Amino acid sequence: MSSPLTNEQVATFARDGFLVLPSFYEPEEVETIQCGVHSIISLLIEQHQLSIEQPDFTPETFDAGYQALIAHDRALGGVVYDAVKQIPAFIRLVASAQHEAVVRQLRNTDAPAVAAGGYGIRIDNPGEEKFRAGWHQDYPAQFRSLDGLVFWSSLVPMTWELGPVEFCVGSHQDGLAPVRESDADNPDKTGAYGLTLADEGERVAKYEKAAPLTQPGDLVLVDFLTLHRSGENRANRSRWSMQMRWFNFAEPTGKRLGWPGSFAAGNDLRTVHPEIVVD
Ligand SMILES: O=C(O)CCC(=O)C(=O)O
Repeated sequence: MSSPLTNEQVATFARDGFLVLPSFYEPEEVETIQCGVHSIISLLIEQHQLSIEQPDFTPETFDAGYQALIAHDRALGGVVYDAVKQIPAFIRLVASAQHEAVVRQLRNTDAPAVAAGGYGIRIDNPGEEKFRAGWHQDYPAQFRSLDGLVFWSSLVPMTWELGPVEFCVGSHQDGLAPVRESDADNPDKTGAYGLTLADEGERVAKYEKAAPLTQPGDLVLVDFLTLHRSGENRANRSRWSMQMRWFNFAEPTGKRLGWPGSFAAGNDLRTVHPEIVVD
């Protein structure tokens, strides 16, 4: 476990700012989380006495009933979203020894850290724009340390229709990008969702794009400075994916600031990093 990645994988991550690791997780690790989602949906169907058919759990249909649940009341989707990040098997995965070993190796650190509040399970519903992440780097929305890492993994087989995450290949090498705090085209997007790159058009145009179609159990490792965005879900089911963030206590900027969290911790980008905010 001391060096889980090959030299070639380390070099690819350093060059591209993201790395796909097929079958990184054991099937049981993923299935236990999917099973937890299934049981939360089932509890809500029962609690609200809804006539929604929910088949027994299988990994392929773990979210059956969810589309009908949010069609009945979209607010129940928010209840599911807040609940699923508290599934014990998910928390075990977030803080797993295998993640720690990757952080130690990639960041060459003896001081790895889990980003409090920096983990969750996204549920990107078909046709919804409000929570879709536009082009961004994770650092301004998370802080903790400049060299943080996202462990991103889909709970459903990714397809073009589901809108895979898109990456600007190698963009982390150009450092922190200036941002505006609101999105003029999408005023209902707030907090981290409202952050937009000040020079989005020109900046993003410079890079080759990649949008890996991964399977449950695959891992996509993402540098906190890599530009990426959510795809648009045009399918007829939700896109479920896990985001688990780690950082490095030993990185100088994070250490100087005291490893603060960003929006989720109630901190203001303008207070912590005024130099990257553009009016
Ligand atoms: O899964 C997605 O759509 C985007 C996730 C993302 O932007 C992130 O993890 O920072």
